[in-house]
Amino acid sequence: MLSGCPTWPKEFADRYRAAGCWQGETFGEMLRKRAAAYGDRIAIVSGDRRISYAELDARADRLAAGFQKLGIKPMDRVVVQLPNIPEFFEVIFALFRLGALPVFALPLHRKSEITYLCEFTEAVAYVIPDVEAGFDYRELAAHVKESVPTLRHVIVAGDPGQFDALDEMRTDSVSLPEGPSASDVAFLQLSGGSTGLPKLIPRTHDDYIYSLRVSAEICQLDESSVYLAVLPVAHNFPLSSPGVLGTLYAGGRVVLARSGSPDEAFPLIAREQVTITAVVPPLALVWLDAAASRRHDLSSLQVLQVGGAKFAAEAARMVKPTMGCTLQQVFGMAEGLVNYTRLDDPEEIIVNTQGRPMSPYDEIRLVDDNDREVEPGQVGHLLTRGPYTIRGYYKAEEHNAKTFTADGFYRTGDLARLTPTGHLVVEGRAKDQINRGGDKVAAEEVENHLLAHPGVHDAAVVAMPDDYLGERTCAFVIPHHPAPTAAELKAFLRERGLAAYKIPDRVEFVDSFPMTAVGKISKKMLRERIAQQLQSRTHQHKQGRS
Ligand code: OOB
Repeated sequence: MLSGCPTWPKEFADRYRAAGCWQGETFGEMLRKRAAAYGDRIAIVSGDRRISYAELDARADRLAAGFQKLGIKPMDRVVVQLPNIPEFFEVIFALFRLGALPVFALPLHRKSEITYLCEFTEAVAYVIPDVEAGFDYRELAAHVKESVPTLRHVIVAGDPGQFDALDEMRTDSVSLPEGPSASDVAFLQLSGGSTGLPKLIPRTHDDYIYSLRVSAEICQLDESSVYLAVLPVAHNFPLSSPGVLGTLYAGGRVVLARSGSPDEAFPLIAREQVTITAVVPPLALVWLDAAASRRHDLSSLQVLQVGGAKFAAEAARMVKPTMGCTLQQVFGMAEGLVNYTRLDDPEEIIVNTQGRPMSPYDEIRLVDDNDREVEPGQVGHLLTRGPYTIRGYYKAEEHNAKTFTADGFYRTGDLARLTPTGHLVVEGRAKDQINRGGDKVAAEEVENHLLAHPGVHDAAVVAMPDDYLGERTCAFVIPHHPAPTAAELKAFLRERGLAAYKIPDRVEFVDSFPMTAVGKISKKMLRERIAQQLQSRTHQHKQGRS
């Protein structure tokens, strides 16, 4: 077992096993079984490439052998930053077979995030594409490799440049080690986070495969299902809710898209007869517009999942009439708990709630600031515990003591209420995070980067309302003199290698911050200030036009 990973107490592990949640199967075994059952059936479609279950299984074996030859051992960490390409699956299943651990990075992560991930996990290898969406990942890797001594290999899907080519790595020549056990950690997933440094989430084969099985059941996936992946597959939502892995679990077909643009996604839906796909709310709005104004055959689509951030009821109501399919709201988190509206829920529940926990073994608590349960129907802090919700982050003892209760409940940082039907409605957030249309931005992380600028005395990053993304980021800055400009600060953060979605959308210079009674910066008042400012500006605009 990987050290630094809190796990379930024996009593709970026994319970989840006895209940049949954890069935003792690893990802390596899961793929082997599917290959035996489905052989020549297509598992993955990417452009003109079609990869069968048998082929994926064989390729994962050969790559695992290649990784082993390279010196990658069980429990070694490997940062995987791949877009939606077939190699993603080959690489992760090869690592699963070896018992080495993928550490999932998102395609938009840059030097700051990747260096941290490699350093913190003491990664031995980093897997990248060559050039994707106009960005050369080999240049990023060159920087990262220079500063992380544990990193021995950079492996490139495509033209390797100065590094190792994934394509030349497959080999038949070695026998593989025995493989991990199902209760071992299978991979590390990144938390959306609210702290200065991102936290890592250890998920086991047992717990993750359980979440795939239940998700696939709730979404009624089977061999005839076709899942279109438009969101980056390393994210927990398209990975497992039920996502690409849930689809492979069910023996269905995964179709990979490089972007969520309707120009790419809609023709793919028609060509591949896609039955289910998942988007974040801003993308859902784009799709609703495109579907209303363009002629595309979307008739194969049965379910459109929307999640990652709150989907407004007015937009939710438009999905069925405009797209001709059932909306499913998904409220989940990489730490575990996932809530779904069920496909046969009444329309009012589908439109107005974020669903209910997927498992009967999920435990939910809604509490006040003093951890006392709120009255039924009232808004409270959402706490949860269950067979696929972690008991602690990787190597984060101090943080874990605050983020988990003594009896193992995870403090999600979300504010929610329960309807009389048992459905959750997300009402806000207590954590210091901005949810930028599904992309999570930890305020403290951005503040720390801002504070590194010599012209910044203090910084406070908050959410501001936005019609399209739901929220954007606003950085309030107390400058030193001479004060930097907003453009200079943004350029500074980009140069530090911060992912673009974390660069503040707006910078407001102020002389001081409003304080709470206990002398902390009042982010609530800052949020209200910027919201009001934006509102009066829109108001003036409207008056100006009339
Ligand atoms: C998903 O996972 P993460 O880890 O990127 O973010 C989790 C957080 C939640 O704690 C919540 O604050 C927010 O994202 N969130 C939603 C939401 N879905 C996620 N807030 C309101 N409404 C929703 N429907 O985002 C994620 C993981 C698995 C499945 C779906 C989403």
